[in-house]
Amino acid sequence: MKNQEIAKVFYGIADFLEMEEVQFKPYAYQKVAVALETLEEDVEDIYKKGGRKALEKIPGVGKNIAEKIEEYLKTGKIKYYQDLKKKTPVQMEELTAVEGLGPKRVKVLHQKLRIRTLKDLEKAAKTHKIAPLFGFGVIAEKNILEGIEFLKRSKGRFLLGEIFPRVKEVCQKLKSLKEVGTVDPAGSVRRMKETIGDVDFLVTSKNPEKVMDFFVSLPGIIKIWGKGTTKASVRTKEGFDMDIRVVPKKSYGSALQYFTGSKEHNIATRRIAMHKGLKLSEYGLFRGKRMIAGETEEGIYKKLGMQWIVPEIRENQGEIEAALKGKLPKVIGYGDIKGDLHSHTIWSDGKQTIEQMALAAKAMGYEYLGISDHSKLTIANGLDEKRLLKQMEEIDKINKKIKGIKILKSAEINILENGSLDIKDKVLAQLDYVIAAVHSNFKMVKEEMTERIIKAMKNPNVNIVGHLTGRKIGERDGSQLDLDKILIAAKEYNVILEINSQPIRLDLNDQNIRRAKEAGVKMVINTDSHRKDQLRFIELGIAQARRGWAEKEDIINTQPLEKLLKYFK
Ligand code: DGT
Ligand code: CA
Ligand code: CA
Repeated sequence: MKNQEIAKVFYGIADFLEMEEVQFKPYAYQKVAVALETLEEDVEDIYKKGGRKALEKIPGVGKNIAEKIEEYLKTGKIKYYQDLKKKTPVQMEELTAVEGLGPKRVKVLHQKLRIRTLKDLEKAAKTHKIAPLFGFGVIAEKNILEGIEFLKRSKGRFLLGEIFPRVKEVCQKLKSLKEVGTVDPAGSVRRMKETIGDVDFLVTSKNPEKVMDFFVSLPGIIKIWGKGTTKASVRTKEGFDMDIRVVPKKSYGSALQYFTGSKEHNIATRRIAMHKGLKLSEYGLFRGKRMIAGETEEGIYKKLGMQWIVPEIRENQGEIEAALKGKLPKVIGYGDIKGDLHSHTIWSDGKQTIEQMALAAKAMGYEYLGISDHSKLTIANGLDEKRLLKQMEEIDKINKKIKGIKILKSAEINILENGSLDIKDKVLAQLDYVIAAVHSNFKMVKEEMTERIIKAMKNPNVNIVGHLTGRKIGERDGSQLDLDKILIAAKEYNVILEINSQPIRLDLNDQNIRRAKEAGVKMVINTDSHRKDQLRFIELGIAQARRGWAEKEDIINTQPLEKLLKYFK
């Protein structure tokens, strides 16, 4: 399907026309690009069936643009676009990706300094050729350099877990402002994606300018990319960017829906609106000129004939179809977890005692906490059989001493290269449950790694496999595995797969969670806490479970203690 390709060309044309300061036309091309992105039918099919006349039925497409679509379908390019690019030979997409650089500034940079590529731009900024240009200055030049740095740095993505505490803090602060009505983080943060590009806040306010002033002067803001009357964009000292928009109350739901994304989800929902003869935008849901929904997201989805969809699954991965049929999953709630089954103490590489960890878990309202220190792993001060037995006695003592929470005896046992475990079965059998995990030789061929893990799963003492793939986001890829085989084995040997909530792990990831759920494999959401404050990471694991469409029943630690223990029989 060529729809997206052609849309991209039209966005490109719009940029070049904007650069030439042509009136109205850029907007016309953008509009058609949006229409093409949303179009359900293959534009090529439309053309084959009805020729140019049929193309003209696409919203915004007139004779002129229809000809261009035809040209693209026939030749794979559009001469008009080629000519525009020849006239001003700049890498438009590359350059406008730099924060604060639009087509008009690109034009000046090209005319005055012959800048065509990102490389040219960086060189010019570093040699201070940009600052003297009219309309730029020292600050703009510095911004450009920082913008380039940001693009280079890990493509500018951050771990959700790094960003999330800051997002909550900013939300709190904004809420405390009397000028602010509603506040929500939108974008990938609201969808709880494992990594975040930038943070997008939406607010309602009767005094937007006050909110802008407040936002750009929050502590820890090191740079203001832009500040208008209802929009602002800043950089935090941690290195990520935050955008804020004030929107009218009557459009809040549609703005939230739009800016939550994902883009793919939005394209699909707009398509549904069009099908119903409606138009959906960030301003509202319209029939002709009349707004029929927009204040709440629920109202919009309802008018589209859909159930409201939790943000975490808005990725156009089947949620639209399910919502139309009223068949969305009832995903696990953030308050559904009754205990954590993976935590470390000073017995291995944790920072707190068993008792301190238990009290912290109790304070979170948990019914149980599993202590699962490392086995013989040398770097982590791991336990051998003797110390593990001693720890079990200690847990018995503490269970007698503290009330209101049950401490469970476990351990995180290494799966050795040949699939055997590094603690004797006779000792493992005395634990309430056993977590087995790989901590060495991550790079094995797929078949061998799969066999290695399945061999461990076959051990009747093993109940849970911890952080299955071993990936560390932004650091190392997960091991090569045949997940289908692992899922079959998990069912056969009654093994539960862990969703590890450490910000850098989130392993299983959302996609694998969904596959496990579909295979009917049970999971457990654990934090793998090495300090008591890490128990809070549970939220990140729950979020990934939700992104993987998991329901309460799929996750064993949503169950009260008695029921939980039945899984370990
Ligand atoms: P990020 O920041 O890379 O982690 O991901 P998002 O999803 O937060 O993306 P962002 O910040 O670029 O934009 C926020 C939302 O705005 C996005 O999820 C959907 C919406 N949006 C942005 N650009 C477009 C677009 O070109 N088309 C459509 N349909 N929606 C867009
Ligand atoms: Ca974002
Ligand atoms: Ca953004």
